[in-house]
Amino acid sequence: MVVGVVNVTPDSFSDGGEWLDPHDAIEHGLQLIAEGADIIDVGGESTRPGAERPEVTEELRRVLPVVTGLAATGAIVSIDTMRPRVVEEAVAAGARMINDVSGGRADPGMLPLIAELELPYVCMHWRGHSTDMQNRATYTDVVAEVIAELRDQLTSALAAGVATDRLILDPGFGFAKTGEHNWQLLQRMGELEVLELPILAGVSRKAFLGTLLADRDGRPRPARERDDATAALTTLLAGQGVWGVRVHSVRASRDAIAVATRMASRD
Ligand code: PMM
Repeated sequence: MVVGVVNVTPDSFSDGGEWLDPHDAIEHGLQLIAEGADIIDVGGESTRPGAERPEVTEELRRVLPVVTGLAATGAIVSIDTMRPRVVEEAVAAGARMINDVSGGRADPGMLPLIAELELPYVCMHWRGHSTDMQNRATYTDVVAEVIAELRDQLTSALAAGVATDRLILDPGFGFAKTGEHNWQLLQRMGELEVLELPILAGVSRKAFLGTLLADRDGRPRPARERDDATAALTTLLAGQGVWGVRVHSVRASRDAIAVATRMASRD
């Protein structure tokens, strides 16, 4: 699956401010669908390291017109939020999936609501809000610890009544993780199979790719110039059986999946 990103925020790291006008955001979402996105993920809170949280009313003001407009076209819309109130209103406006980067940890009201809604729920590995999450990027074995912590989050979701077949897990690249941690997770992605659930990977344009592709003076490659590297990772992730990728540039990842799928079929 290709999940296309529409950030309705002034401060997201790669497209902040670009889709603040609801009309532009809807057009952009439709463009991503035309390029082959299966799902459009609409978010109104930037989670980049150090970001301040918007008020809930501001988050609602940003996302609701976009969810409404996209859902009205028949698009499958996912709402990227940590707040139950935003989930409730976005679902009323037509959202059909919930992407919670806190995996139920930011707000105790989230998991019971998800159980009640019976919609697909992306439960991401999370250690704390973006304001100080990079202080929590300490692991002895990042893969083992992410698996153990995701398992705890999963246990909480199931205890709240969320059905197993609604759950998608995400290791949370860049969330309380350094570049090295992200690479280790990518190299050992197969180990997440022990959790026996579909895996979504959100690596698109992230800082560790900027560092990898830094110029000779050590300046990181700008975020918008990281889409080729993102597509390269999509090829590798698709080859490893990951369920979906969350990306800003859809066409390249759609093509990468076509290549990986053809390579995997032995006829
Ligand atoms: N990354 C961002 C935002 N939401 N959701 C999921 N499930 N996984 C991610 O890795 C993820 C996410 C980072 O911000 P962006 O929207 O600017 O890419």
